[in-house]
Amino acid sequence: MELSDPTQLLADARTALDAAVDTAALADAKARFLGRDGLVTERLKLLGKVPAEQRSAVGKTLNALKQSIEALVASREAALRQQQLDARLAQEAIDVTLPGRGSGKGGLHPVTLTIERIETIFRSIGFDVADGPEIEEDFFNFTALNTPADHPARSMHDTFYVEGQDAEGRGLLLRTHTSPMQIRYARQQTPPIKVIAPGKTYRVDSDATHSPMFHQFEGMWIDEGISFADLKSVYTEFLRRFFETDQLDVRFRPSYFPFTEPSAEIDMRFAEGPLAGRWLEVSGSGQVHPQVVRNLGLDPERYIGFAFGSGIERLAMLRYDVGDLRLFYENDLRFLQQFNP
Ligand code: 2U9
Repeated sequence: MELSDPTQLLADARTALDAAVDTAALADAKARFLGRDGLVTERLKLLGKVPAEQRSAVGKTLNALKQSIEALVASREAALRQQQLDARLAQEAIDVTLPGRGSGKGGLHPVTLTIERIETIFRSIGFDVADGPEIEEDFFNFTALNTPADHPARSMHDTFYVEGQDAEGRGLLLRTHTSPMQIRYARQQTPPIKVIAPGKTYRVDSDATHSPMFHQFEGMWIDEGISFADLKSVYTEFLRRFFETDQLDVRFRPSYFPFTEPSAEIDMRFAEGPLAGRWLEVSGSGQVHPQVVRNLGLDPERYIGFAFGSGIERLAMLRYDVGDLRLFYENDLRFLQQFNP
């Protein structure tokens, strides 16, 4: 066997292994030298034919050659693995110097902001704030408020009735105003009763200025000798604080509600600004009806007072100059973000 070429063979192996660009190519190159029919293996198989006196030396040379090639394979393998790792690291690199995305700040809905504003003003003039269920009993929503069985507000066309009934077998509905809250509140208190009840209310109504769900706040002050003059001063003070101007007038127009007698619409007029000079209807109001005072658990001969009810979206539209009620419910961030700069 010609064995004059171990140096050449090693050089060939080095060239072949270095040329392998991936592990599959490396396995092929390795097989060409060390595989079952590989160039080194073939020579090892022929060792028996080598003259006895040379056999040991040839064997040593071949084994050394085999070990050298195995070492080359191992180092090439390590080099390829490192290359792969480097490539992956480069591909998946994260630039830790980039600014973070941050989490959205969020903010309060304009109706919520308006409710908070209303609550702050009324608390500062001595009113408590009441809260309660949106699914109400027929009694608290209508009967206690002196609203007769044949009143149109009680019809299926105007009110959302829900399945089920209360403990006494009376019907349930989505409250059409927050008045039931004031009944519940007053029955647990003793005069003076001075409370506002803001929240969601529901009516079968939907167009540019009416939504089936809207917010209102009602207020009530009952004690001995509370008059329309108190109503006028409280509501005027509220409007001036709410719109942040003393340059506005308030007037009452006769009206009718089953739960107040006499009743009045409250109009306001700005003396300056874009809406100046126009009377704007902002609230209903009146002296709480003696029958309703009785339903509150109080003696109408002794206690008297006023109540009012105002649409919150309406006040928010005036304050923020919003032209369409529906904007409040579309969840368009471009609209909503303006209230949380
Ligand atoms: C009790 C007694 C009386 C609340 C009142 C109105 C007049 C009124 C509407 C205005 C616009 C509701 O949002 S709106 O549609 N409300 O006109 N509300 S007096 O009177 C009460 C409430 C509770 C115990």
